[in-house]
Order: sequence, then structure tokens, then C-alpha cells
Amino acid sequence: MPFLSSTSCAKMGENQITAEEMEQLTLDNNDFLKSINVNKIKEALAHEDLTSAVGKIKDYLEQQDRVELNIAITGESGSGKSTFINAFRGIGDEDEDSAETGVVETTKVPTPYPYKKYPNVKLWDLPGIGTPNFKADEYLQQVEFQRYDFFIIIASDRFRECHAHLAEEIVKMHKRFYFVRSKIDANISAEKRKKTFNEQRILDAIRKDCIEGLERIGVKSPVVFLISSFELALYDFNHLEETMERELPQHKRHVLMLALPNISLEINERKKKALEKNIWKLALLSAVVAAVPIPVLNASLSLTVDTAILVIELKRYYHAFSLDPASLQRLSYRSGKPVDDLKAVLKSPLHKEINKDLVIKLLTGSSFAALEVAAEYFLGLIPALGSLAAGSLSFGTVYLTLKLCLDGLVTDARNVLIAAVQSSV
Ligand SMILES: Nc1nc2c(ncn2[C@@H]2O[C@H](COP(=O)(O)OP(=O)(O)O)[C@@H](O)[C@H]2O)c(=O)[nH]1
Ligand SMILES: [Mg+2]
Repeated sequence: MPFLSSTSCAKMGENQITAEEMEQLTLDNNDFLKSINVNKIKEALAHEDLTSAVGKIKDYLEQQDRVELNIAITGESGSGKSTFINAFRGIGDEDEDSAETGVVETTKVPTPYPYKKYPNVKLWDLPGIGTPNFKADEYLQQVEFQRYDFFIIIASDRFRECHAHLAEEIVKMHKRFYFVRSKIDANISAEKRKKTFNEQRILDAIRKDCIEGLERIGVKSPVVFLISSFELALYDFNHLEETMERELPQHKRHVLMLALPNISLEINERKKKALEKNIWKLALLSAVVAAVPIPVLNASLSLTVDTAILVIELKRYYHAFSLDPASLQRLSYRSGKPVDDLKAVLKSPLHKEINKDLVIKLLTGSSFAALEVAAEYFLGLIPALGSLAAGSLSFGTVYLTLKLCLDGLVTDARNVLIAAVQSSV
């Protein structure tokens, strides 16, 4: 069966884009074209220097993954900072490179825990707050507060004075904080013994205590996230991730999105959306390159550029959805489902080494006619692209290949998550 079928093109035709979306897309894409310095790429191509042109494109794409993001995790000793860090990185407390948990805290200096695939995204385990001589302003100087994009304050019990002082001081330093109340599972199971047990009432009471504490120091409409690092699918964990993403600047949002472990259907969906936004840009880049009006840029050269773009982006998809063997092994361990059962639901052709050969196979396996239909469809959608006639096929090819590969991986990731959950009931 061809990888790209004409039915899939027809389906895409049903997806009408609104005028508003189109306008936003045009703005985004204009910014994008400015930021990658298309002229430099065109210049390299004009000098028949394909290696340099591809290098420049690669540089740009990889630069997106090199964005720095530093998140500080603070709170009293024993509040669950290290456990939260491990959960947020998608690793177990006993895994290699995990933050040590359940031990008497000896951390005197901030310790960074980078994401393996995105080492520039780091969670920092900060020394405990609330010791008898604790002074929030000195503490923030000691931990070099400027370094962090934002803080997560974790409390495992009542809202205390040290939380208030720290939150106040963070705001004074013009930084943002998120207030997390941890170990909610423990509260719930302790209260379950009571005859009058009502889960919602307990959650409301815990939330109210923290909100009132924050309001007393002048925080307007405070938001408190109730979480259990042992049961991430419950309570506010997803809401916390979503809020952090939304409030980050655009370029940082993308890398956080990619780095987060794919642990729920919600995050699966958000990752898909973030990556979809990039597809337009990459397809456009490919079209611009193909439209360079020089005789030397024949179809095969244009294909080289497309292949380079596709290899980088498809690798990124593969990692973003935690479908690599090590991630599947971890999920198997957490869920108790044999890893072979998880692997059995994988259907995408991308579960092999993603390289130039695989991409060429995907492209040549596709029906040429289907791609042409797709190209015409996209040209109709974006009037500005009409002038890039030579690039039209390239645009359609890249767009459709990325879109179909992304959809395939998203479906696989969703099925893996569902398979993992099914085992535990
Ligand atoms: N029930 C429960 N226990 C937790 C949770 N988070 C941490 N703990 C436990 O609380 C203890 C202290 O956690 P740790 O992460 O070492 O705290 P830290 O000193 O703030 O780094 C450990 O025994 C953890 O297993 C949670 O969400 N639920
Ligand atoms: Mg610790």
C-alpha cells in the first residue's frame, strides 16, 4: 500500500482553515522566515553550495531544541521535591540519574537535573526552606534566583510562613511561581478511614488553606495545584503542565512541550498540536528552497534539502512521544504490562532507525499523483505560495509526509498509553 494515498489527500481537503487561522499562520510564518535568514540559504544554493545550505537549515532546526529552560523546585525538606523532579522527568526514583528521595536532605547547593534528550531543559533541586534561620531574601540570593525561568514551591502540609515569605520575595524579584500542594494521595488515604469521607470536600479544604495563605500576602486570584507524584493522572498535574506551558514565552514553550514525558492522553494531544504548528514552517522552508531560480537546483537537489528537513523533524517526533525502547521499558515497569504487549500496538513505519534511506523509502513509496493533488490543494489555501510554483510539490510533499508521520506516531503513543492502563485494572 502506498504510504500516502489519495484518500488521505481528499480528507485533508475537508479540513477548511478559517480566515483567522490563516492570518495567524501567515504572521507566524513571516516571523519564521525572517528568523531563519532564508536569504543566506538561498545564497548558499546560488553558489551551488548544497552542503552549506543544508547545514544552515539543520542549524536552525536544532537551535529550537537548544533553548534553555531552568525550573527551580523549592519547598521544605521532605515535602517531596526530589520525587516531583523524578516524576516530571518521567523517571522512577530508583532509575539512573534520578534525584535521591526519602533521605535526610543534605542538599546545600542547587542541583540540576537535565532532561536526557533536551539537556538544556533542567529541573533544579533547591535546598530546603523553613529551617529556623530561614530568610527568603538571602535564600534566593544563595540559590542564584536570576538563573531560573520560574519557581515551583512545594508544600506537603499546611500553608506556612516560610511559603509566604518565599512567594513574596520571588514576586519582588519579578519572577513567577507556581504553588504545588503535594502528597495528596496520602491525605486522601488517611481520610478514607473516616465514615464521613468525601474526597471532593478534602480537596476543597486543602486548596482553600493554600489559597487563603497566598491571598494574605497579596497574591490576586492565586492558583494552587494539588498533586501526587505517585499518581500523576489524578488531581491537578495535567493542569499544572498546561498552565506552565501557556505562560512561558513561545520559544520556551515548544522545548518544554517536547521534553515532558508522554504520560497521559492530554499531554499526547498537546504535543501533537505543538508539533503540527511546526509542519507549516518546515513545508514553507522546503518550498522556498525549491523555488530558488537557479538552473542548478534541480529536483534531486531539492529532494536532498527536503530529506534533511524530514530526518531531523521525524527524529524529533519519535523522541517526543516516548516510544523509544528505554521509555517503553519504563512504562512497562510502571504499569506492570509486559513490554512486548506495549510494542505490539506500534504501527508507524518510524520505529526503525530514522535516516535518509528510510525517508526516501517513505517518499518514493508514495503516489506521485497524490502528492500533486496535495500540492495544488495547499497552493489554493495560501495565495502567497502561488508565487512559489516551483516549490509547490516540495511544499506538499513535506507537509503531507510530516502530517501523516505525526498522526501515525500520535496514534501509536495513544494506543501504548491505553494498553498500559488496561493492564492495571
Ligand atoms: N504518598 C506520597 N509520598 C510522597 C509523594 N512525594 C514524595 N513522597 C514521599 O515523601 C518522602 C520525601 O520525599 P523527597 O522527594 O525525598 O522530599 P524532598 O526532601 O523534598 O526532596 C519520600 O519518602 C517520598 O517517597 C507523594 O506525592 N505521595
Ligand atoms: Mg530531596
